[in-house]
Amino acid sequence: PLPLPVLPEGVDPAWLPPAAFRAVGSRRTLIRGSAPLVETVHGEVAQACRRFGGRVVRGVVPDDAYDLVLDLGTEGQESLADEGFTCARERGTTTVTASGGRGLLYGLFHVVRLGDAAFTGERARETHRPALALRMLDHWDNVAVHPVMGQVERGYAGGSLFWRDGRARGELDRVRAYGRLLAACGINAVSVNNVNVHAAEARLLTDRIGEVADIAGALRPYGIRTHLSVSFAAPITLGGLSTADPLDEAVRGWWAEATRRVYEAIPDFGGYVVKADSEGQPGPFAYGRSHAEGANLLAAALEPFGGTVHWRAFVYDHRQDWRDRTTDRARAAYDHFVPLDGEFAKSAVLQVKHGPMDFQVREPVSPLIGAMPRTRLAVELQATQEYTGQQRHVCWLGPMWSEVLRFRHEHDQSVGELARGGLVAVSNAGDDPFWTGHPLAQANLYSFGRLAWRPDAEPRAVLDEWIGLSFPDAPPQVADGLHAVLDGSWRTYEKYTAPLGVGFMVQPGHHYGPSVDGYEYSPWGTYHFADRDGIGVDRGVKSGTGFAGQYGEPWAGLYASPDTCPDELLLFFHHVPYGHVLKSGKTVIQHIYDTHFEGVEEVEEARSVWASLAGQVDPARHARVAERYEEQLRGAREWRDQVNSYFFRKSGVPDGRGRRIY
Ligand code: BDP
Repeated sequence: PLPLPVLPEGVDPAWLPPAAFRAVGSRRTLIRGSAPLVETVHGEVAQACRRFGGRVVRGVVPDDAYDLVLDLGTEGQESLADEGFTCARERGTTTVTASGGRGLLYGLFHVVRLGDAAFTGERARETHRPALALRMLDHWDNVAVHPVMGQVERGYAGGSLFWRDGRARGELDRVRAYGRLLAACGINAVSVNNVNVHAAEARLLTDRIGEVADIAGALRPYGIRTHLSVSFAAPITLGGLSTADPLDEAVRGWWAEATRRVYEAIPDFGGYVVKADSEGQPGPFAYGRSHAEGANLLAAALEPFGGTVHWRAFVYDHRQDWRDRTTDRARAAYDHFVPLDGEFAKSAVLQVKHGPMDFQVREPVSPLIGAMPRTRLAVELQATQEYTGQQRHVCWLGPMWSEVLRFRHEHDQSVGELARGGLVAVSNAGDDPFWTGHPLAQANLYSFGRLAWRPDAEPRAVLDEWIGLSFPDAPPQVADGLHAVLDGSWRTYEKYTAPLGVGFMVQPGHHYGPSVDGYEYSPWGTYHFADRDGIGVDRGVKSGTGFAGQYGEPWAGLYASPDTCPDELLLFFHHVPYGHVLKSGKTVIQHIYDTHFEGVEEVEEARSVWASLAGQVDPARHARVAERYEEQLRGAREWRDQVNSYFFRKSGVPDGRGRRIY
């Protein structure tokens, strides 16, 4: 058997603290079947039994004397595939059956989530299987410290779990513990390096693949496949060729050979992630080739081994002239990729950010997701809170992601159904003792995994699971308190930052804290166009950039007019006067004032709810959250004061409620 999972000292076990295993560990368990992951399951149960006094045996014939049977069956289970499982309870025995090792592991974690309820009364047979086959985290981890971005680009949880100062850290116990955490919420793939591929990480593909293989080996026992970000220019930078043209025979041969070697080192390697022609990364445009031709080059190299290329659709002009009001970054992905629908090879997945801009607190759902029926799409979310408080602010993204996944494009297909190539999130984890910097940001990682498993799950129910697992011994006030501070935290963050879907207004570069005009006269394509009369981006079809016309119905029609556009997206789609009356009955300017005051009040309230939980959650975790609330409150006040003052000075309209605005 493999060694038992050991958590490095001082690492918070997040949603799998030992007590979460009490129900399983105090009972008699039979495990049947053999496969590498069955050893993992056995290790988990054995460790729990040592702590809680139960026992576990391996066997062939089930026996009524067992409380729990974990059965890797071989017959009649085709429909469960590798990842599904069933769970039932009859005559005092709870039985989990699966036909693949991953399914058995997910079944065990299901029983852990149920706790004592898994062992009481009868349970009718339930079948569980993931809606999406690929549930992936992308790490934006640099191998070497980058002078501007540091070790982890947009990382707010300490250093990388995988790399330090140019090398693999080699702390494989910790990597394994991470894999365990991810498996417990259903994640099955991890990409281990930044999509912006610098010189050091480029070589992971070739002579340094052994470092990746070690990581893959530590993640494998938890059913997680390893992927790698690669540079489109690798044939030049690593192979010494004079071109990276996707139609060049030598280039195709180079990728085929490089990929063969990758699979020699990592037989279950997942595939490549590519950011091409995006924010300075090399790509097929340099050779006059399309992005389908670029993606298909890598797909062809991976296909013989069952790998996939995740080709990112985040392609736009980041050197735009801000004076030009006709160029619209929101249009870019659709304009580039929709004409290529049907041209991508079957081992290629087009990975699309959920919104048309860039992970703002509020964006419409990307129209591209509904417009490529003949392409396998993956939808990309951002768990790392680049634009949502950088893990110093509480911002539980479950409700936002759930809205995105349930959004129905034309032909009545939800985003969750359209994401046939999987759901991906940029990871928010690092070597921080709480894994995610802000301990409550763990809820985002957990919610992501569970929503990838079931995109139509109720986010509040997912949060209940996370609370139950993470705080197993806490009194009921703790669960109530956690709901009170987390449930509405996304909307609270939205209230005190950029209003009504207009986005950005952040400090350039690091993107933390307000700077209303920070990007207004910059080349990045992220503008709000506020002047003395009004604010917002006209993306209408007649007078504006035409972006609203990229949607099918009913959305194109709804978004096209300020009268029908939902309030929360008004300024994303329209430039309106400050006196424009929202559906809520308030003017835009009064809405800005009110929400900014409310946002700060809500943070004050959440801070005191958290303070009231002192003594009921463990002191280190309590202190870390309390300390971050001080910063969140400072930050929320700063946002309120800058945004309100800015719009007061621009518009000259005083607050209808007579509050002081500077
Ligand atoms: C932006 C980030 C940048 C990433 C980029 C991407 O600011 O650091 O490299 O997204 O997704 O949001 O490639």
